[in-house]
Amino acid sequence: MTTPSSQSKFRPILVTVLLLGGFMTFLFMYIKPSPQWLYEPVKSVVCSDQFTSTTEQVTSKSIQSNTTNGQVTPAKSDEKKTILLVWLVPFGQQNDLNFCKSRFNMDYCIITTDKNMYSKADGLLFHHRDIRGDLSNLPQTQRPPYQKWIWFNMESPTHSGNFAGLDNFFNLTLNYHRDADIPARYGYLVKTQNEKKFELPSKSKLVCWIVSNYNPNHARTKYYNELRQHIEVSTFGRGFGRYVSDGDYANIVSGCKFYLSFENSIHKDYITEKMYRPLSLGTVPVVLGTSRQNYEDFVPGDSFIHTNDFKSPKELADYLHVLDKNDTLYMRYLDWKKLYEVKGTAFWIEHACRACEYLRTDNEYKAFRSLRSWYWG
Ligand SMILES: *[C@@H]1O[C@H](CO)[C@@H](O)[C@H](O)[C@H]1NC(C)=O
Ligand SMILES: *[C@@H]1O[C@H](CO)[C@@H](O)[C@H](O)[C@H]1NC(C)=O
Ligand SMILES: CC(=O)N[C@H]1CO[C@H](CO)[C@@H](O)[C@@H]1O
Repeated sequence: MTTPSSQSKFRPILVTVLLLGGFMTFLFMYIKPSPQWLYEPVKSVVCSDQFTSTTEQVTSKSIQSNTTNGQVTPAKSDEKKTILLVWLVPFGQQNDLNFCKSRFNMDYCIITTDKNMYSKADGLLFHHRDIRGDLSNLPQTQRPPYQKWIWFNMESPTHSGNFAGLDNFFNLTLNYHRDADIPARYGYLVKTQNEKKFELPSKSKLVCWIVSNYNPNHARTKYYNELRQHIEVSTFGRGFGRYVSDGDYANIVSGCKFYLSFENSIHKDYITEKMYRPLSLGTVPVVLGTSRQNYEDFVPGDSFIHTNDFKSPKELADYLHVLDKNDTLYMRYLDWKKLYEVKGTAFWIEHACRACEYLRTDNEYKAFRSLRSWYWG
């Protein structure tokens, strides 16, 4: 029986436990935020990214709302801020504008979508698709002399409209290309502090593929159609009438030994979350895209299987069967997980943080005269 006096005896303990719990949650979110991903950026913006922004909002609110633990560095009010105005919100997708501060502690960056900040902004960000081929969607007033206009695009040239007027207009490029002024990745690998143990998630499927944009003319579709004659491929996504929510994605993909990380088009440096997410989930990606060498510019050569390494889809299928039967061989593709961790990037806000950082540290005058030949060749 609980008497009033024993209740009051326990109350301090209860309060301590609650406080500790809150603190641990806070610490966890602060130190190890879950990677955010954008997948199938054009087609499933609404679903996948609502998830992203909700999580981010929760994270940053919890951090901001409680500074009593002294974990958050207070903004130095005398420090000059760098202002980046996102002129057209990418895909209309709202985001947590405090992200740069909460995630990277960049309290000197102000990311805004408020067009009234035009004359104060150090840089303007323009998302290519949202220009909609019409430069009248861009500011029409004289640009402040110091202001840099940034062209932002994460889609490949095949899926980006090339239109007149893009040349002699922007100052900087923010893009997945390594030679962009501000390179923006879909994901990246970072070395872990200490070697860690990797536990293989339980696997119930052999090869999986999730596709929302199924196009019979894509190189990837042709490859898949031949591959499935020789090996069972479990298919998901709107392309197959099986919608996959962001929450289901991890469950499905981690349960597959292999995942078809087939890009929608083949371009240098164009390696998307289609590879990084399976990598992060402990699934071996089978890639179709740029060359093996180019993949190896970003991730270890033994972390993926490249379709180009096989004479035919049948040969690839035979090899996957071999790996399926031999755990030693299969696990070699996951050895790197002891040493590296995969980070996803939050679309579009994380790229905006990078852009802001760039504006802050690089004060050079720059004009980009030939965007069209650089991007579309
Ligand atoms: C699996 O592959 C390894 C390395 O090639 C080999 O030494 C081993 O005998 C194979 N195991 C089986 C069961 O085939
Ligand atoms: C930005 O590029 C435009 C167009 O080329 C140019 O007129 C302008 O002077 C450049 N501004 C800066 C700050 O580099
Ligand atoms: C800004 C804010 O909501 N801060 C809260 C942090 O937590 C303390 C209690 O631990 C509250 O009193 C504050 O209001």
